[in-house]
Amino acid sequence: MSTDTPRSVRFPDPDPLSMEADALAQDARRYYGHEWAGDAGGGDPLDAYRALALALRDRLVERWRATSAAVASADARQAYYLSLEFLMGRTLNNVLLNLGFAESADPALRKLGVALETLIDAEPDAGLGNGGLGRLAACFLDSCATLQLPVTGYGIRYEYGMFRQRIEHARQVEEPDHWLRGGNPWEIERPADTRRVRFRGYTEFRPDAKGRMRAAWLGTEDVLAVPCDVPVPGYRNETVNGLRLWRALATDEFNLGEFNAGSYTESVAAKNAAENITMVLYPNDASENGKELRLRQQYFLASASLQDVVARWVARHGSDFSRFAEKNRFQLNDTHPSCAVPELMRILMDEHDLDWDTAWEIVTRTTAYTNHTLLPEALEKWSVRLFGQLLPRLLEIVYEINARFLTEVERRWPADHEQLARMSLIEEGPEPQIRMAYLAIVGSFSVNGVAALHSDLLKQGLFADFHALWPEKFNNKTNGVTQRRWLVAANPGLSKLVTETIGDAFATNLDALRALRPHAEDAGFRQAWRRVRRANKDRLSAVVRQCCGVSFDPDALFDVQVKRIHEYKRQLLNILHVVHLYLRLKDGADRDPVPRAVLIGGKAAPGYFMAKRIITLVCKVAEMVNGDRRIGDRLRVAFLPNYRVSAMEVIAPATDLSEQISTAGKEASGTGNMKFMMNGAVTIGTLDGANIEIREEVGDENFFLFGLTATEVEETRRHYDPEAIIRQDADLAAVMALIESGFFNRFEPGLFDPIVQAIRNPQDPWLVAADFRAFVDAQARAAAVWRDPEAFTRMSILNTAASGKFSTDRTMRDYNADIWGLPTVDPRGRTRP
Ligand code: 26Q
Repeated sequence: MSTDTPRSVRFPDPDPLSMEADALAQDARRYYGHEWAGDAGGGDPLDAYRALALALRDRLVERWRATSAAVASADARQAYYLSLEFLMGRTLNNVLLNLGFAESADPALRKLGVALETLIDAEPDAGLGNGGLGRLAACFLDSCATLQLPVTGYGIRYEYGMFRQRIEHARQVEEPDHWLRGGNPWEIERPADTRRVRFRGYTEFRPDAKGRMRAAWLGTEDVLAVPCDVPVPGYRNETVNGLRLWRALATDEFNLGEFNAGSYTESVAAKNAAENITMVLYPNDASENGKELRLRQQYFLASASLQDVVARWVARHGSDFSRFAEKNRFQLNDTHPSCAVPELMRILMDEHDLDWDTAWEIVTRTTAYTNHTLLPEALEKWSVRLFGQLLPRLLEIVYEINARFLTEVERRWPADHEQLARMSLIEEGPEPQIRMAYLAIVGSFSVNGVAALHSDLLKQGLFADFHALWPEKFNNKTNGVTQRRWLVAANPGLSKLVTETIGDAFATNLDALRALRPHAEDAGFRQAWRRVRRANKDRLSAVVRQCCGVSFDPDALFDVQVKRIHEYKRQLLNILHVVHLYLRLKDGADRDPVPRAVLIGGKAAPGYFMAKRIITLVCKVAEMVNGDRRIGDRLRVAFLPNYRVSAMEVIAPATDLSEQISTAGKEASGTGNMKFMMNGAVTIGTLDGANIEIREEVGDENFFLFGLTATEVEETRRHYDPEAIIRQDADLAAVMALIESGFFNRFEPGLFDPIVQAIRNPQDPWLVAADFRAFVDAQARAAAVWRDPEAFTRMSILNTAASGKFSTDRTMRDYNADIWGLPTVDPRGRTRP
């Protein structure tokens, strides 16, 4: 062996790849032929999809490197979006669109005998999230790349994503989602950037060379974090940002130690415990309390990501942290990554010698926190005992943060012990708990809610004490969705019509849709609009037939509610209305009814009893209604199994009526509401979350509003008497009577008792009975407008036209203007502050 081996070996950079569609198709062909899977000859579309993905990835990588180089050479401030969830869905079509192959890819592939659509449908969803919060993170990444903001996502590469939902005997059955089985052609593993995350052990304090006490975290159980990078392309702008997902890997010495102790097999088996950290996404979209593995995931993400950023800083600037705060921003997606606050303190103090005050200054100048919930029971708490066992060094830091914080509270409210107890990061009691939201607020310079009402309610309610102390920290950032995925890609028919009418600017400037307004008065345009929507409804009908065995008449009013199943979202109210319509049809009360197709979809957390029972009720009502020959196709009901990102891409463009009917004051924002609106659905909704802003934008006359306001909800709770409401409302009484008669559960007596009891309970927090009458009336108004196709079409067009505000491009500009302050970086040159 030669002793003068060079320390590094490099090939020169490859020549740029052609951006011609034919060249892309040829590269896909080559990948297909050379990959072992490709010549299996089975014709599995998955193999062809992978080949095309790899050909595209090469083109993404070129731009990714150029973008990183441009950001580095501009020495630009960067933001890091820390999130336990990135609900990316499928990637292929999005990459084709953003790289400019939208029109050309299919014809080029067809010359080789391959239909693009087949490849698109072969891709599994990357279901690395529960719902709104996870999908929001994915939309943010798309917009940041499109706006050329230097933002990197940090998350977890779960081996198993959100469970797959099957319906069996009207019940939800969960199946593991091994989405990586066929490999993930988009990701690039980077073992060179592996980080070490420590758990358990104990701390010792020793004086360092300068005589200062330093903490040492010893006897730890370590896990390696290996990054898998996923490219995130901007829309036709040469920018490619990154999403770095961490995978847990057992350390070698961990095994070696056990091996030397003579238990080889046990040591290899112990690898599992370490690698379990990134095995599965928690499918609970409200905090699942106290699970140690979940806390491990949260710390694993926070620690690996912060170490990554700091290591890159040190590689460039050495131990000089004086400009670290100027150059970095960390956005916490809810409290899930809030270990980042004490972890950054630990890294700066214990690993880089900074003193407390300097480190704290850095943390509180770089960290910002987004809250996504108003439900007090969903605020994350961790038992001090568990936290201290798993992360002993972090607990010490949390205690110190709290001590210093309480001193500040004491200064503001002298000798007020109740105030101190209320605001303390530690909730005292038999089992003391760390209040993660308070930790996040104290450690952040910005705290934001996700819709105007939500941000106001946070200031008045949940975080009122903190708002009184630091009013300047609090702000609102109304959510959005990316129109590239949710309009341009999901609804090509409508996009084409819009482009022919007002041009294609809306792809990067959603406000441009405003120009559609005058066309709502053009009968020819309305007809074209209906034709497009009709084709979309045909497409959804085919899916519903295939997945539910229910036939929807494409001319019916498509009335859709898809979202996680939750009592506060009130799928129950929706189904009560369906039962009401059914009764009217049976009674012949409706001589000329508007034909309706009601679609409900969504997953219930596996341990959420009521949510699962509501799914069963929906399925049973669907069974009886659809099976009743007298009803015909005047009313059809279907529960769509396994609702997910790729399902919404078919659903939103085909929906006429968007159900956004949460109890006012409970839905932080909602984002499905925006996807529907953009695609021309009209909303039936309460004054909750972003519905309020949707109505403001589109006008009251184009929105079916109903129900109690958030203030009225609080008022009503004090004297709520659902029995009286049911007694006084013959329609509601009839609906309850039919359910209580066992009509929907003939062979399973008592099945729906818990649901009936919940509705009749004066303590029902969701006030289902209180809003029934208003909901039914609003539904009747919607039906009345539907009867006049021109009027409904006008509303539909005006909804799309008014949806400009709900682009995540706007949301990201707002974050950047008020929180991040990043320059835009164009890899083709120019950096603008
Ligand atoms: C926490 C701890 C332990 C286990 C699970 C969790 C957990 C996981 C996911 C808690 C909450 C979530 C997800 C919350 C969520 O999706 N919230 C929604 O966020 C959207 C984006 O801001 C809003 O539009 C919705 O209103 C809000 O419900």
